[in-house]
Amino acid sequence: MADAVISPEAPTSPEHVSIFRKDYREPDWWVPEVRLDLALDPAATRVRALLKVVRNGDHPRPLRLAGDGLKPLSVTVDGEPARWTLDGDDLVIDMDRDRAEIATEVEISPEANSQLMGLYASGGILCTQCESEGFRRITFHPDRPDVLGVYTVRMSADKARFPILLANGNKVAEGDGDGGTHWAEWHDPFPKPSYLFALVAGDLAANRDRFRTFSGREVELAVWVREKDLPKTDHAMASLKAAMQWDEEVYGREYDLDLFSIVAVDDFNFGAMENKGLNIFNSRYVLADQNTATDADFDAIAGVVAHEYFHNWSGDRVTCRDWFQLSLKEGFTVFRDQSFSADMGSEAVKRIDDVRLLRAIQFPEDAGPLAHPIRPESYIEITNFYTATVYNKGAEVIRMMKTMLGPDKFRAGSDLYFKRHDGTAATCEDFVKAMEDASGVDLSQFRLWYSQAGTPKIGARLERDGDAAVLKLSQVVPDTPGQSGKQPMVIPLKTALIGRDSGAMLGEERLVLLRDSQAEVRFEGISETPLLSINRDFSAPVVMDVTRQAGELERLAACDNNAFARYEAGQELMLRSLIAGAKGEAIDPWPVIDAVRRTLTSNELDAAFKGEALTLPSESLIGDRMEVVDPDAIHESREALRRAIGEALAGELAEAQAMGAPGNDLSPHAKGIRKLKSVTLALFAAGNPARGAALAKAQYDAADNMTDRQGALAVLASLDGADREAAFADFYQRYQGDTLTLDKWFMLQAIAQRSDTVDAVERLAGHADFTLKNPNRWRALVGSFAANQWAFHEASGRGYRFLADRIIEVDRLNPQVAARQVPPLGRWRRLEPGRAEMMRAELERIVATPGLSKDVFEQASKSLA
Ligand code: B3K
Ligand code: ZN
Repeated sequence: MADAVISPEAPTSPEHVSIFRKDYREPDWWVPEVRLDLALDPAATRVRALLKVVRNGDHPRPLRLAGDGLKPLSVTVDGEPARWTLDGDDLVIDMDRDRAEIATEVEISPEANSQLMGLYASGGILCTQCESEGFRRITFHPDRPDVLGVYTVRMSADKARFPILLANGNKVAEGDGDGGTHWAEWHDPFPKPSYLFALVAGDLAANRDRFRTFSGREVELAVWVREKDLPKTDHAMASLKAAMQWDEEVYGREYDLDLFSIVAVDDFNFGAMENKGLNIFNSRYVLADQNTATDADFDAIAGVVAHEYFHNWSGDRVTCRDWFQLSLKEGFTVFRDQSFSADMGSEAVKRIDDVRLLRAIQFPEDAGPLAHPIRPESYIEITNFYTATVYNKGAEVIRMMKTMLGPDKFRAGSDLYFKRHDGTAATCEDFVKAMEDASGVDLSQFRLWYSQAGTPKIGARLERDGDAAVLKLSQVVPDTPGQSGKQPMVIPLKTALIGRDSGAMLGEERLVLLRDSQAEVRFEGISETPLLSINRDFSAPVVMDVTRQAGELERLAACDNNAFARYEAGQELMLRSLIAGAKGEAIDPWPVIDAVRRTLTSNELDAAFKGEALTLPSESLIGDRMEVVDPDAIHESREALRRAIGEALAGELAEAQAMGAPGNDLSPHAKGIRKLKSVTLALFAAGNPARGAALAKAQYDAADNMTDRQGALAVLASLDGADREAAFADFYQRYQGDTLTLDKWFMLQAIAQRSDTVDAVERLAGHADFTLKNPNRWRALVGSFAANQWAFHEASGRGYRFLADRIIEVDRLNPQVAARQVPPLGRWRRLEPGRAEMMRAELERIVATPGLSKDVFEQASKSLA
């Protein structure tokens, strides 16, 4: 019989060690079967685990099981007390055999779990979040994605408080226990990594439906929420069914269990989680009705429901070998959800939205101290790498492969990938290889997109040569932390020439593959002065620097037949004017005003596109295009242009604002009209604030839907006067008891373009409805404020201090959430020296904070390096 070894206490200070991709090694032990038995209780939950373990190869190493804050109450090997020790948080068990059953028992407290990782309580519901490394907060396990096992889960709980008990897979047994308890046993036949484990217990009601798969299997669907929220679940259910259908038709993927459930909880660190057969969602991506959710909220719900559902194949059936491969499942799945949303609505508008997000978040990330390739080389805390680079640039990389291969070969590649790797943990390389093998296209150089960080900068100039046109291209991939002297990448540029006079395409669209630092491409038989339409559909995630002729952008904004390129031309026209204004140059606003008028009054463009095209580039986007960011000058330049447009086009804007669509009409057409209504309201108010406020208040009062109401309140938020105060007071009264909608009240005040916004957010941080414990509320106030360039960079530095104080405060409760707000401070090098110094000082204060989490430590210290 082995002796138990008394364990030392787990270390209390974080160890900030880096983990490297190059160090990957197969696990020493496999765990093909896991049986869990949980006696659920919010204060103290007993977790008994039985792991079947099998030695991987011939080695003498002990069995090392990861834990996080766990104390073993008992550990046995094949029923006998084990020889074990704790190494930090890890349980290390001496093993004298090659296969065994390991039983452990621990006690955890869900209600004390403020990190919202592992098993935690949210509004009386017990739920789990295990990706990336939360399973080790529930029980000891290798907890790495390449260790796949079949799970059987038995749980018991008080029947009155927790009448519904859910876990992955199918329910195989249930019954009543002693003392008012009941129990259920669930079995998931698909081997899965521990990060996909899930369990939910609570007083929940279901919106139920069914779906018949293409092979004729009936799947039961359920969206679980609190009873009072049931009326807000129809959109999520409809989105789920649409996503299931779409994945069958477009990717040939069929659902594989008899049951698929979605559960909504209010406290959640991010959007949602793709646990096998039991997706757990942040309630903001489930609950919607016309009175409380905007059209953008409805679209986000459809996108996230689809994203998590698509993970069933791209993530669950084929998972990641290690966390460096995260983009394998996330980049591909984002691409899949983007394509789904495009197919459900307008492809052009979806592309515009996706590119706006990429430019707003990923481009700055790629240009800053936290830049990393979509497949990172190292991390301290993997949670910090759930980034726009891994997700959104990752999706762009998949999209480029599809563009280069064409749809049929791309589909053949994805079929091969799923077939080859089903039931395994794969790598990004496996994905590219499958694409290559199925298509015959050599992707050797393309692989640089996985290893090189930084946004390539592409120069383009079109020259005439007799009746030919010559496109001269260049590329530079900028240095990023730890990476310099990069190799040229493959840049797929959809390109067309447009006749300046006719406005028609001169020949076909071509896919130009730029592979070198410099290249020339000839277009023959050009009889008319050509205009350059390049990177159409944003075919490559790059910064274009195009040498333009006078009047070229105006013309392209009016006649380019690629909707995205047309939008781009208009935005570029605005940007050039805004940058010049911010530099203090005298600008002539009329080219922009004329372009806006043409767009607004066009009979061929739809309202949704107009709404996008009339939205001026954001202040941070203007800043990204300048050598040094001067937030005041940028703000003034943008406001001046908005004012000029508002004054010159008051009549046309008021006419578009007067349009409307019934709140219960969620068609793309109705959504477009509502979008344009609020965009034109904002421009009108810029030209005439007094009349604008009255019009906004009227829109607010008359609204039969949240899109119009929020759009009006967003305009009022930046104005002065009684209408503003009245509308905010009314909004608070109406929605005080509705958590998700009250988030909007915080958010709208935090994004207000006002000189006193920093005072407002300081006040709101002390408001009775503000809490650091709810990630949505935190993001609504603190996250929105940090993204409000003008207010956050208020010259006194109070905005920086506010953010740093909140980060330090929330880090004690929830490091993941805290770390995500460090990047706005990390952009200090881009600011003028006075602000840069104050930002740097706040980062130093954060790093010097005793007991800092490794999450925040990594982000803040890398931002200073
Ligand atoms: N896979 C999860 C994200 C988990 C984040 C962990 N820090 C949701 C998603 O991307 O679908
Ligand atoms: Zn995902």
